[in-house]
Amino acid sequence: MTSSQGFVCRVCSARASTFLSFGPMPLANGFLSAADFHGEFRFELSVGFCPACCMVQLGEQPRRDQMFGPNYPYYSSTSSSMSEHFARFAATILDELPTSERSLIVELGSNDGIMLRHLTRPGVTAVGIDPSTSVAQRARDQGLNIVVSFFDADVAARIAEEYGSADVIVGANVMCHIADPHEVLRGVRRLLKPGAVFVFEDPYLGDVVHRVSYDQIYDEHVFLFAATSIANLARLHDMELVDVAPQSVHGGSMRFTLARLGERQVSDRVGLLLQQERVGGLCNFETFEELRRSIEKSRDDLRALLGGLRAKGKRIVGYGATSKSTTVTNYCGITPDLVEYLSDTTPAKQGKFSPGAHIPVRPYREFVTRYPDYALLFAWNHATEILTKETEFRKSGGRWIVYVPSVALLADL
Ligand code: DWN
Ligand code: ZN
Repeated sequence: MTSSQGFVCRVCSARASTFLSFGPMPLANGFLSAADFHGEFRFELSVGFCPACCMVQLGEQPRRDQMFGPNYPYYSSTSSSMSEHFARFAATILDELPTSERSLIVELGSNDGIMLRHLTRPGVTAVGIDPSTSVAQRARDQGLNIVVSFFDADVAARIAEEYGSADVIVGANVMCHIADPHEVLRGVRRLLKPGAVFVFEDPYLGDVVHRVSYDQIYDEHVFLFAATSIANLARLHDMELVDVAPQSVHGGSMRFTLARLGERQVSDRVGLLLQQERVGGLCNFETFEELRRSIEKSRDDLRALLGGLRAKGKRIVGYGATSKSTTVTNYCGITPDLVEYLSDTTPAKQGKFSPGAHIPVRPYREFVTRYPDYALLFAWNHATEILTKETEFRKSGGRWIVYVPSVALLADL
């Protein structure tokens, strides 16, 4: 794609330049029945970079109620390592609270309660907000306090009225999903107590660039954040980035802490990361042109590998019907003749077909009952957990195919 194509930056209204167009794409979590193939929703997936505020973002995002409807099928608690991660994250949030009084924590995008259940403690009111009734109900079933809604300044005002101001607002894998970050920050400012912080983590742009993990680009991820772009966004709301903490989850994430301007000491880690991003070219368009070339090579290599194996009659199964796999299967032209089915532990996805590519999604027991020759690791961000669990597959002669950071067969473990 040429850099002359562009759009208006959602953060600063400057002209953002498109660096990659994927073509028409379905919703990443739009798992569907065969009866619904005809008329399946698609939109033009493209990604661009704003040279003024350094925000990497989609050219177009479907409406939020199309993506996060009542049947949203991603349940955060499907991974045990993520459950452990959120228990640790919650512990750091609880450390933020004043010891003597009753405290309020608000979690944006609380999903099935994977973190909120660790925040709900005596002396603490923990309120989760999530727009999808499917996952919100799972959280409510555990007795958690959930507001089923998108978060905006009005919702913030309602929560403040009912519970008072928040000691901490927290969010994991939610900020990068919201097309209007200004509305969120207005709400956050409205709801936070003086001196309190907003802590959120999302996939980190630096990791996407270094690992060529282009499958983090799909409808739901309207932004790929860096410290530079978050610092610029915060400044527009008289807030500042006061801390950063890299996280290994989801293929490399960053935890950002924002506070009102001047209310908190800024950690040295912020300046160091901003400098690292400058030196590493995260604010240069050339970095993203280079990324586009690496993505195109990854696509060609994966197609060639899968095609070659199928020509030899090998069976290939996808492991994890991830949102990320929707980008890979559609961009690389992976259809059921290349990948027989996607194995997934989520009941809401099983028996359906993958968005766009229409690969069947089958229960995990099918994978263990008749191992394929090759498993394409779509849930590569959970590799440690999965490879530990799947030693029998390797022992039976099965091989893992990975595509992050490059297309390869995993060496013997
Ligand atoms: O930001 C987002 C992240 C946090 O979660 C959302 N936009 C949607 C979602 O993205 P994803 O679908 O790419 O996430 P995961 O966590 O990589 O998805 C893993 C999938 O694999 C789930 O459907 C569960 C499945 N799974 C499995 O079948 N066996 C997962 C594990 C660990 C397993 O052992
Ligand atoms: Zn901008």
